[in-house]
Amino acid sequence: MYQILDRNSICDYLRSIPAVAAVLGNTDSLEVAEIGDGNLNFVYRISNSNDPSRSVILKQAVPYLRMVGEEWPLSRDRMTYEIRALTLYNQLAPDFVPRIYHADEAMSTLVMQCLDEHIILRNGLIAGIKYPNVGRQVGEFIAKTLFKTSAFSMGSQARRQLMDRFTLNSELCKLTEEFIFTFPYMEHSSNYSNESTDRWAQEHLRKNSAYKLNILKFKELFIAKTDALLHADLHTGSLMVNQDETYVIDMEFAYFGPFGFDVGKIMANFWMCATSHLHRSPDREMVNWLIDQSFVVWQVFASEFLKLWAAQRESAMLVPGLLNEAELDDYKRHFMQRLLQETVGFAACSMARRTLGIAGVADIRGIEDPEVRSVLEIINLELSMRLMESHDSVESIRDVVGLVSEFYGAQPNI
Ligand code: ADP
Ligand code: SR1
Ligand code: MG
Repeated sequence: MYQILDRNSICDYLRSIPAVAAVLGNTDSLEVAEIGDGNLNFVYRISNSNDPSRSVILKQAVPYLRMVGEEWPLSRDRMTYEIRALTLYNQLAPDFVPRIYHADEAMSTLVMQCLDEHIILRNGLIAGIKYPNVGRQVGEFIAKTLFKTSAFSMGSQARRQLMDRFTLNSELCKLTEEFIFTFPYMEHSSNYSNESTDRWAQEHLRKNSAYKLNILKFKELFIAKTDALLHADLHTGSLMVNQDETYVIDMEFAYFGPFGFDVGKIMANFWMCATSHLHRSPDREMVNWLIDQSFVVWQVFASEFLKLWAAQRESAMLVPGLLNEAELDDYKRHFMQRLLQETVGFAACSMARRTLGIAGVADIRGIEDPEVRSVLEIINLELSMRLMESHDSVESIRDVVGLVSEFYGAQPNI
């Protein structure tokens, strides 16, 4: 039966699970620390007091939105989807996700590997730390998880059965529909407010019909397109890293959606951090490194995706004998170009929602001076609009590199 765990009940709960007790060793004396900094759930680190290196993470969903409180009810079902996605990711891309020690849908809990030697990528990047492998590893993770759950890899029936296990992640999909694709582009009580930014957004963004109609086009893609199982909240706060490794956490938003959503979201988060380093750093080194990493994500994603595709002889989409080699090459070229265009559009949505909406990014919201913050926010909004304007004319990643590099090249240090 469901019960909200607290520091005391957590110890008894974990002691009763043999697989977890085995990781912790002697469970007589356990230390519990609440470490959650996320928007939705409670997260605890539990360690053996005599040997703190023996530790686990316990994540529990409560029946409300943590960042607001009990007055915003949200069903605990999200943990079921996180459990399902993490279980699948452990098969599809095991090098990039924490191991599961115990999953309990009734209690809405997940007990998993504690990534003690890693930090949240966003925090590292804000501090100006570079991670040499991160772009490559994120690109590989996205390629593996998206390709292997797509109709280019799976058979038709198996894929539909898998889709069925994620279709009803409806409350979190609704959060995305509203908070990424709707509220930021209109006046809404949930939006963040900073006077100068509000004024600018009102005048330039919310009156720009072409931009808003494009946002709606991407909302439609989010709602209607079922390319692959998405992480669906893949930002720099969902990655834990060190100088060697990258781990992906927090997949409770998982559902079948458009390929470009995961790719665009993570690229946008690198760019928003680049914007923050126009202020945080005295020179352009970090800005340029962040922009480079965003392109590495795409390049590795695209080449890994195509490599997996080349090795797949038959799938729901393609069977031998349907296309000759030239036709298949042509199909793939157009497919990748469209995917890039969708990636750019979703990146534009992501930048605007993190700037104007309820859930901002610490990269920018963590800057105290509201005037400095506003200059940076407007830069993000301008980039969002520039990306949206050109998303359907980009033909290759070189076009996107050109646009983004030129954009940041023209910005002053703040
Ligand atoms: P939420 O769903 O509420 O956003 P997250 O899954 O993002 O929660 O987790 C919140 C925080 O808990 C993360 O930012 C990270 O600091 C910590 N955390 C989550 N999972 C792990 C893990 N496996 N190892 C270490 N820390 C973790
Ligand atoms: C109320 S929206 C909260 C946000 O936090 C998560 O990280 C998702 O991005 C979601 O949109
Ligand atoms: Mg989360």
